[in-house]
Amino acid sequence: MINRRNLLVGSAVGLVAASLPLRAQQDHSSHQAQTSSSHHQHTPKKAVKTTKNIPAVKTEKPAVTEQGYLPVVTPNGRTLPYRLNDGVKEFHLIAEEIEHEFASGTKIKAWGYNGTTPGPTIEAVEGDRVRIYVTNKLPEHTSIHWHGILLPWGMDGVTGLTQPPIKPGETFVYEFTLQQHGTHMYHPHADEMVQMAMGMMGMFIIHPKEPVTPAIDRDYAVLLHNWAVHPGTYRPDPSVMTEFDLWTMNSKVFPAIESMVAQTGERVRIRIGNLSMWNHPMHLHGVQFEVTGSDGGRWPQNQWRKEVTEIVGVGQTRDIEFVAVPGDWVFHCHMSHHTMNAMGHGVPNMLGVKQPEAQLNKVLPNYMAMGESGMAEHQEHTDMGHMPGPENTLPMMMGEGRYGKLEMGGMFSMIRVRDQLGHHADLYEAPAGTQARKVTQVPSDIPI
Ligand SMILES: [Cu+2]
Repeated sequence: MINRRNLLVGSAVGLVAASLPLRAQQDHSSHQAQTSSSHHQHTPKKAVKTTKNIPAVKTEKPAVTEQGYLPVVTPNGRTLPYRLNDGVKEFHLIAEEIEHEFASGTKIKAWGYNGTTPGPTIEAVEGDRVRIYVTNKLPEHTSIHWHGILLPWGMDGVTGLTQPPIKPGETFVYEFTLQQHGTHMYHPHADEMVQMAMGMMGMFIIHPKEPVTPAIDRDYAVLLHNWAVHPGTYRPDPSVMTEFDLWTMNSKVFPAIESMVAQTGERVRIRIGNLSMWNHPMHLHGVQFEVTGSDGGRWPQNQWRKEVTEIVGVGQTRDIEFVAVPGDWVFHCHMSHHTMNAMGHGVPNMLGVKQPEAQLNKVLPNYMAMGESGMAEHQEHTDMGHMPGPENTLPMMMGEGRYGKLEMGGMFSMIRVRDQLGHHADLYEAPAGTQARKVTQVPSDIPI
């Protein structure tokens, strides 16, 4: 398999040919991609303005609905609208091929629902009756399984077992009454390996009938996924079992993942679902959050746990809650390979290996030394400060803050908290005297 690192490092073990297209890319097309990706083109209207291509979701809270619940906000996504028909909430999902952008500069052909991956978030209330039409515009059959939702067996969406496949061009209807509340998901149960690898999935949030205490001020929904989009290609490779290239929140990579916002003191909930093929230890800076719920609904308070990292296993959901404190606090998977783009495995380790580029270039004219003192050095190789790759391939590390490059990608986002929302136009600035700083001398009597 071609990935960025074995493409690059392969040249170190004599695959000169492999390094040729790399330099060509660096000089021409990918240089263009670099330039365009330095401007985020899809910042939503009225978003918190940021200077360095890190978009934030809107600061306005959605209004509490007539049914008395605070709607969730799906960063980079939306909630699916419905119509009320004789007391039944009617939804329509359309399974189809879409063009999807992970971040500016990388577009692929994916499969999703209603134009996006993940599909729009479905929201309803415990006790609601829902009727969900599913139209298949894919080139192969599909079905939808309502993951974690209690329903009649025949509505479970397992192709071949509980229903015939929904053939291309057909529409099926699912109908059931919601008997529970919690953070749930939906995904195909037909040719799952391909259809989920292509991006078909969504969140299904069921709000409790009665408002919860303590009340939630901001409710976010984030669906984790992984993709095998080999550098230079345009379609996910569904046969990959372990060597994924891209790690996403709501099918976006940092810095294109919209930050979540809150005002100091607000109670924030993040509902995390995982339909990827790896478990993800999701880590939040700045607070000890409480793990308060899952597919099983909001847990009784005596079951809550204080954590700073919570593993969200494959097929699981977890709700975390915390009271917001000011800052731009990062929220990311703690598997460090999951906060990079176009990662590969089985890569020779060049850390600490002297690679005199001038001398090596006499025998390997296109060899680019890398990895000798870590990967961060490669931010110096390009204008944008990140390692280029083949066309349609994101740099391994991206994003820039007030003090420089973040050297991140993949499953990495931020919770951006301010005392007064709407009165800031940039990344957070530490109040005087509260920031790490450079010194020229260390007192000599500190024991070491
Ligand atoms: Cu992870």
